[in-house]
Amino acid sequence: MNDATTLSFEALAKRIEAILRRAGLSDLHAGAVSRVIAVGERDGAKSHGIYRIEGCLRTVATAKVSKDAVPALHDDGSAVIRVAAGGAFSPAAFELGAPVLAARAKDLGLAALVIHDCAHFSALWPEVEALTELGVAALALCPSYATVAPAGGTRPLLGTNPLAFGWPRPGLDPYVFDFATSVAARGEIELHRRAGRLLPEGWAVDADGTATTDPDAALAGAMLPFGGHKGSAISTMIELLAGAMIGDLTSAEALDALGTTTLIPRHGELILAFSPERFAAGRPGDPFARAEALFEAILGQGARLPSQRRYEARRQAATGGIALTGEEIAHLDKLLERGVDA
Ligand code: NDP
Ligand code: PYC
Repeated sequence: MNDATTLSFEALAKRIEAILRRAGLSDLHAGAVSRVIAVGERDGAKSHGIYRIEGCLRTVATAKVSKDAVPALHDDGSAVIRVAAGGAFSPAAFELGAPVLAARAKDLGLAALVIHDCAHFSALWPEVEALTELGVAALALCPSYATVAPAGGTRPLLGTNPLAFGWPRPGLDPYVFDFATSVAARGEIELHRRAGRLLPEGWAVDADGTATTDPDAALAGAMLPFGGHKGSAISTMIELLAGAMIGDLTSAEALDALGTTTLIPRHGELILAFSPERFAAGRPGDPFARAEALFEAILGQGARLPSQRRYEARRQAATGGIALTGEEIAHLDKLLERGVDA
């Protein structure tokens, strides 16, 4: 069954939302989670698209995520805004805190949003992109669960710890990058396993610490950080800033608490927002014009900007719909009919 089908963004989001509601998620969370999964699929970010639904359902079924906690905003007027997610999925907490964060950054120049105690599985680019739409530059980071060995080590300790950055480009798609600080997102290993494909060299070691290209051995062993000691240090910084510093779990603690990598981990997230106008005030040059000169120089060498592939996928989806295979559509139908038992 390989017939490709195309769905509009709204139709896909609705299908996902129905699956999540059937699993018992409140309207708030079913809506916010389905949007983040649907934008992943729409933008060709498969490792955080519909493939993530099963993980959400498994986590709901084992009661490792709250189905209905209402995120609570704590704002004392300072540069640090907090949202207590209450053990529910992170997207609704982000949607609550983001406008407050952007407004405070414009006020003070710099502000931080801390999301406490959330179940986190999503890509971070939807968040930094949303903040650029509110006129601020943004940096988002969070731990995950221990699946990555530090450079020079062989056992899982760090998470795949994503780091994302967004810069607003008035009238244009923002400059956005978002990546795991491991060689690849863990979702990519799982997608290779499902497709029966070997991993590229240098992604992982097996349980004995020996280099492997076998996805099963990699899942049982450890992934490697990107860029050797440099990625390892950045990943460690994320554990410190978005784990230890904010009083939420590190990746090792999140895995200990969960006991498995098959469910979605609970930890915190840190999002920083900057007002380019406030930082540049009184200094020569318009920061946005200077940024454009830099982007043009990058493109002028034949390089591409990060997220261009995603934006192109998004444009294609807007005109031609989001393409799903026959198997994927059948799987969505089964998830709606049978939930996690599918
Ligand atoms: P990729 O390596 O696929 O992409 C990383 C970034 O680099 C993207 O912004 C991408 O843009 C850009 N890029 C890729 N190739 C080029 C190129 N040739 N020139 C310029 N830019 C390029 O990401 P990962 O696999 O590391 O991560 C995938 C996702 O997984 C992320 O969205 C991340 O947030 C998520 N994740 C989430 C975790 C969590 O705990 N919540 C944990 C780990 C990862 P483009 O997309 O346009 O190709
Ligand atoms: O793809 O590495 C990953 C990941 C972990 C948690 C959410 N995504």
